Amino acid sequence: MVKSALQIARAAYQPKLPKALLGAVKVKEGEPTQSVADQEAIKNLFPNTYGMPLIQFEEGGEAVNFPAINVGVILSGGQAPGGHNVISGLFDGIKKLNKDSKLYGFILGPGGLVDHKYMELTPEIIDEYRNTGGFDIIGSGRTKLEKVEQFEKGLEIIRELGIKALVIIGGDDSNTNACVLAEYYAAKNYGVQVIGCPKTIDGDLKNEMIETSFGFDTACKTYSEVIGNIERDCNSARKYWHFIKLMGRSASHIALECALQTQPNVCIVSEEVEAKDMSLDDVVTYIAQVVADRAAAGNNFGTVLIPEGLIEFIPAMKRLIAELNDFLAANGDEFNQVERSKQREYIISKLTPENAAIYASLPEGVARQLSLDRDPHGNVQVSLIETEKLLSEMVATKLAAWKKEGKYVGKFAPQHHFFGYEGRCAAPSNFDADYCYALGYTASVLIANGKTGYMSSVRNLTAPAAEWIAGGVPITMMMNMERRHGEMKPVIQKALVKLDGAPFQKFAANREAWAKETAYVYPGPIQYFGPTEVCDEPTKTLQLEQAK
Ligand code: FBP
Repeated sequence: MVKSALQIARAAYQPKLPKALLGAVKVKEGEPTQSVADQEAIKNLFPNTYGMPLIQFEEGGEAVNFPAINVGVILSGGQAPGGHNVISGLFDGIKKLNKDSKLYGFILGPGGLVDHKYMELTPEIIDEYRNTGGFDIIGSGRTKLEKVEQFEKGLEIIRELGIKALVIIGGDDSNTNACVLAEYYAAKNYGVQVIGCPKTIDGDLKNEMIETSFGFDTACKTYSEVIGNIERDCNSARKYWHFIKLMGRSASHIALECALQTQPNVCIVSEEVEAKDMSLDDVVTYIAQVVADRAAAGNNFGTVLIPEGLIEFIPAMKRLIAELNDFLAANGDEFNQVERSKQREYIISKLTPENAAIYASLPEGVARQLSLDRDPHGNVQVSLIETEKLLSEMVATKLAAWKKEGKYVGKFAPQHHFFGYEGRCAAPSNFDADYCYALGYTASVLIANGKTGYMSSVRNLTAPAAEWIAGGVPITMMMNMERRHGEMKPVIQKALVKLDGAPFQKFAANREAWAKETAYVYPGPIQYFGPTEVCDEPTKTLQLEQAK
C-alpha cells in the first residue's frame, strides 16, 4: 500500500496518556449517581446499571496478573477523526493486561455483531491504522441495536469468540443502545460487559463528565482551515458573498466553534433562532442588513456560516414541515396525480393559512424539496435542503426590494459551499489522537475492573495530556426520558449550544464588530509537528468553557 510522507511520519507518533494510566492503576469510586432527569423512570428501566458510582483512575495500584481477555469493538454512526486511535488504545490496553488478549472488530457497525461479521485485529493491522483518520479499519454503520433478538443473536457470536466485553464507539443514540445492551446482558447474567466511547464530530454528546466528543476538534479545525482560506480569497477579490453550510445534524456547536476560530461576518446559531422564535424572514433580514451595511461602507463581500440543522430550529418552519409530513402521508397519492406545474398551488390550497403563507414565500427549489424528498419514515430529509442557497436566494430578493426603495446600494454575488464529509475522516489532530487513544485505553481499564454500562471518560482536557483525568461514567447518569416516534424512551440527553455558555457569549459579544469589520482569522491547516501552541491547542469551545 502506497503511503504519503505524512502517513509514514504520523505512524510513528506515540499518543500521550494521562499519568494515571502509565503504570498500575488504582480505582477510586465516587458516590452513587442519579440520572440527569426522570430518575424513577430510568431507575425502573435499568435496575442493574442504575445508580452506579463515578469511577476515577489514579496512579499507584498494585500490579496484578490479569488473565487473557477477548474483547469486541464496534464503530457506530458517522465517521469522526480518531476512531482508529480509540481502537489502538483499547488494543494496547488489553495487551498490557495480558499479551494473549485478543481484539475482534465487528464489520460495518452494530450490524456486524448481529450478522456475525467480524475480524481479529492483529498487531500488524492495528499498526497500519495508528493515528490515521477514517473508520475503514472495520467500517461503520447505522444499524440500531435495540431489539432483544439482536442482543441474543449478538450473544451467539460473543460466546463463539469467547468475548468478555464489548466496546461501542458511537454518539448519543449508539451509547444509549450500548446501555440498553449492558442492562440486558446484566439482567440475564450473561457475564458480558458493555462499555461506550463518546464519538461524534457534532460535539453534542457532552456533559459535566464528558467534556467533548472525539472528532469535534479535528473536524472543526479542518473546516476552519478552509473557511479561513475562503475568507482570504474573499478579502482578496472583494466581490463575493460566501454562504457556507457546516455539518452538524442538529446542534450548532460546529458552526459556533468555526466562527470563534475564523471570525466571519455572520454566523447563524440555530439554538438562538429557536430561543428568539425567529422566522425565516427574520434570519434573512438579519443577513441582508449585514450585507447592506457592508455595502454602504464599500464592502460588497463577506462570509456567512450556516449550521446544517437550521431549518428544524425555525419554529414556523418546524410547524410547516410537520403539517406537510402529515398531509403527504395521508394524501401522497392524490398529490402525485397533480400536474407538476400545479403542485405548488395544490399544496398551498391544502395547508393552514399560516403554513400556506410560509410555503408560498419559499423559493421554488426548496418548496419542491419539502414536498418531494422523504425518507423511509415519511419525513422530509431536512439535511438535503440546501439552506445556504435558500438563504442567499432570499437575501438577494430582499436586497432587490431594498434597492428599489433606495435602502441599499451595492452588488450581491453569492457563492455556496457545504463542508461536512471533508472533515469527518481527516487525520486526527494531536488533541484527538491523544484523546482517542486515552479513551480506548481507559475502556480497557474499565473492562479489567469488571465494569459494565459505563462510558469511558477523560477529563481536564485543556491541561497537558499527562494531567488528564481518566475514569468512567455510568451511562444511565446522562439519561432522561424523551418522546421518540410517539413513545417515551430513555435517551442520553443531547447537548445543544447553551446561549448562556461562555462560547456563545464570546461570539455574541463580538459578532457586531465582525459583521462590520473584516476581522477574519486564518487558522491554516492542522499541524502535527512543531511548537505546542501551534500543534496542541484544544478547541476554542473547550478553552472558553474551562476558562478558570
Ligand atoms: P453521528 O452523530 O453518527 O456521529 O453523525 C454525525 C453526522 O456526521 C452529522 O453531522 C451529519 O448530519 C450526519 O452524520 C450525516 O450522516 P450520513 O453519514 O449518514 O450521511
